[in-house]
Amino acid sequence: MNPQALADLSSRLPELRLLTEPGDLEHYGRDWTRRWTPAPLAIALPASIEEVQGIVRWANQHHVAIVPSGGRTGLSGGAVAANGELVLSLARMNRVLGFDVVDRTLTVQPGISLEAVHTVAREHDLIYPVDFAARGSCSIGGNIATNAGGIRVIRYGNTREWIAGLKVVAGNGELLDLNRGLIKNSSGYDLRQLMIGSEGTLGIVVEATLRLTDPPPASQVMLLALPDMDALMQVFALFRARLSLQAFEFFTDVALKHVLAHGAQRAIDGDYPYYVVTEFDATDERAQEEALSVFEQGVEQGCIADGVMAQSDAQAAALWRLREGITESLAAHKPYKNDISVRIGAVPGFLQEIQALLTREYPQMEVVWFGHIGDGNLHINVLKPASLADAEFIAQCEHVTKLLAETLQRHGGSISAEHGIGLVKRAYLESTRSAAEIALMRGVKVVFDPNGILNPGKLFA
Ligand code: 2HG
Ligand code: ZN
Repeated sequence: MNPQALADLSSRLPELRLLTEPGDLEHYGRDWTRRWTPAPLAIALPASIEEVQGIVRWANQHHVAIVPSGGRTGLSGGAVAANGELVLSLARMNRVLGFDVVDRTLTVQPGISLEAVHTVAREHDLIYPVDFAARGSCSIGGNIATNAGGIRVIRYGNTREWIAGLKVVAGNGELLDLNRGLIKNSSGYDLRQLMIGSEGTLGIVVEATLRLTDPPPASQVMLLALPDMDALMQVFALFRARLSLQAFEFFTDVALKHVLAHGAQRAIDGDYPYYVVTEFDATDERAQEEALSVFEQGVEQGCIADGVMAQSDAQAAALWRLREGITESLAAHKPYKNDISVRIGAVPGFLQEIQALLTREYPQMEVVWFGHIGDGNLHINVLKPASLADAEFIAQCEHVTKLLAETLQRHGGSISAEHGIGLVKRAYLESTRSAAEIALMRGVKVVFDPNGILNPGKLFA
């Protein structure tokens, strides 16, 4: 890179905020993966679409790579800058631009947090239904870049269901206005959907129009204790058939141990291997009775060992904390993470197979299972033993992930359910996508980003 490049950027965009202090490079150069040493060239914090376009045009001329950056809560290294890239942080572009009561849409800048979107939607008596534990720190731009899922997918689907329009700066600096809030638009390729989940490799989201919807009916939260793994999908089938589910999440006794050690409150006495937190519509007494009757049926069938129903909002929040607090409670153990999915119908057979695989391959390590089992999405966190060096630990986990990827391939699953491929999983992309698909994806990348300046090395090597 031309050493004058940064000076040229400042002279082209005199108002642009640029950071180059070591502390800033470190802060903005990494995400929650913590595996790579941050080494960006500088951090740019544009305040307008024009500034984003100016940065992208400059990067093309100077052959500088750009890492688009939101809340950096990602778990796949998608926002890591470890190779002299310019981090383009959208943190200053975090405003609400408009609400349309007829369209029921909210137009926002990409740096706004998910939680702030929830709050604004509620002010209009509506909701933005995508939700997950990182809501306070993640940004909508990052949610769109990874097609984020979370804890309400079973009812509402992933982020891509809720994006009515996107403004995107493509790799050549051109501004694209995609779909413009239309419900019906049968006019060829849907480039908006192509952008969603593209992990910053095709364009930089500079504005998003989000669909909002009615708040869900009153609900109940239950925590269930299960006697064995087979019971998980039996209970799911039972609850799904008779209740209207808003969420169905699971975790193991190992996850519970960590989350309790991290300050959560125990809700069921006794030790059970599996737990489910489920939330379902319960608008009146009849619905509550139905829920209790389903619970009793599960107990009679032997697939539920114990359970509690939240009696207040505070108790519901406490039950949710047992599930939502898991990631944070494991962070100090430097976990190696898998985020995998199979069709819901394929879950039981797949679970049996990978349980055998992980028990065999990780005899010395603590393996934590949890996730969105009602969507066929499992999170596996392998905890690093203190005695093992980081590199050795990752090498061992990579070996097992290769075996896991083969198993996933046989079951028609995905190596990344909701966290993206980033740097972490790019070696396993072939287990989920065919060679023909990957060739097309590379072709698409070249069309949107001819000089390869947008998040190079992410998704593909
Ligand atoms: C969750 O479901 C997140 O809590 C994080 O997707 C998963 O930490 C993980 O592995
Ligand atoms: Zn998740």
